[in-house]
Amino acid sequence: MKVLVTGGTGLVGKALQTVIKNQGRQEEEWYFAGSKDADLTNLAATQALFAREKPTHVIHLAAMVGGLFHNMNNNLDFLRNNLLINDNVLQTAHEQGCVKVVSCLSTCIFPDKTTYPISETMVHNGPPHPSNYGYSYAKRLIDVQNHAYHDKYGRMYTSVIPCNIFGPHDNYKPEVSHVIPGMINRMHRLITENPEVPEIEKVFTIFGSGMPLRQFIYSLDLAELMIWVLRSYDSVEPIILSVDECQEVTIFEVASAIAEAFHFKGKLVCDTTKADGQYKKTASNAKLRSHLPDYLFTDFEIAIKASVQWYKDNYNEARK
Ligand code: NAP
Ligand code: GFB
Repeated sequence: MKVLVTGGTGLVGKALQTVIKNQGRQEEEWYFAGSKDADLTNLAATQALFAREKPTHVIHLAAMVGGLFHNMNNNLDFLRNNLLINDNVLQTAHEQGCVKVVSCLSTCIFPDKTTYPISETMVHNGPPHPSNYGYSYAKRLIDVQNHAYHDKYGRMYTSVIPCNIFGPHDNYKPEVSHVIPGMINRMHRLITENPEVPEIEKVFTIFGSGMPLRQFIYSLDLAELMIWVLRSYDSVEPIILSVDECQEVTIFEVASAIAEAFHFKGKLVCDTTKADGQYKKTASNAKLRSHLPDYLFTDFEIAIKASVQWYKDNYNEARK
């Protein structure tokens, strides 16, 4: 099996690299491509990458990715870039005879008006939240494309639907980041700058009300589950890869866990002038549990502590 991972140099790609290295399976060859290997919005570059690597299998992670605020301001770019990347990768994978492609959707693409918990059958049941419609429609089309390649050519092209992901090698750039790397970057800066100010007097700002609810999966857990999907899940239908519904936390609880990991002694306050985005997107992992009933997710607080420690230890090369 020769596996090409597109988007192999980001948060999820690096987690896959770590897990694959630890598993050390001789019968598999893996290549982790970043945008330096090929700008996948360009068809010729995509074809050259596939011709060079000759993959039999693809994990397709490459995408324009960002948090709430980045999506809100760039829906057109999220739509166009991801449509281009996805069409180039799926068509080229087909032309190169790749037997399986596992692509990535997200629990944020489900209908804004929905019943809970959300399940895989609900992807196309109504418009997504207005904050990220560009990204959402591009991602939803992957599911349509997968069915079209299966209907016409019998291709096993499928997709996973992760909840919010965090971990080492995240994207900490404030203007584009998701909530956890965004908070880690801002809290680290608050603690390390102005050392003359007693930490107990410092105030950390949580954007929004702190009330929205999220499920968070540690990137290393997601990587293990995606590798299982590549090797053992043979259905075109998407599968949600998320922690349990009961593991949902509020944004305020996230900030508290990050403050705990930093031993932050100051105050946490909410800036309600900033958007909350989706209030909740509670997803059911019942389908995953039907396959892997005993899978153990890493404890959230432990994963947050490990992510904060990674950021401190790798501050210089972190994307910030
Ligand atoms: P990330 O850290 O931003 O990494 C994105 C990857 O895509 C990088 O390897 C990047 O390459 C590559 N890439 C971006 N634009 C490209 C282009 N035009 N051509 C070639 N490569 C390009 O993102 P991530 O969080 O790992 O996301 C991986 C997948 O998970 C994405 O499909 C995303 O939609 C999905 N997802 C993420 C989350 C989350 O919370 N992070 C949640 C649900 C689903 P460079 O490193 O060279 O820029
Ligand atoms: O991870 P996030 O940016 O995206 O989380 P979503 C946004 C929530 O965290 C909002 C609050 O309620 C924000 O008000 N928040 C608090 C912060 N402090 C911060 C901060 O420093 N940075 C950020 N970014 N938020 C995204 C989708 O939704 O989910 C994307 O827009 C993607 O398309 C991603 O799929 C997984 O979870 O709201």
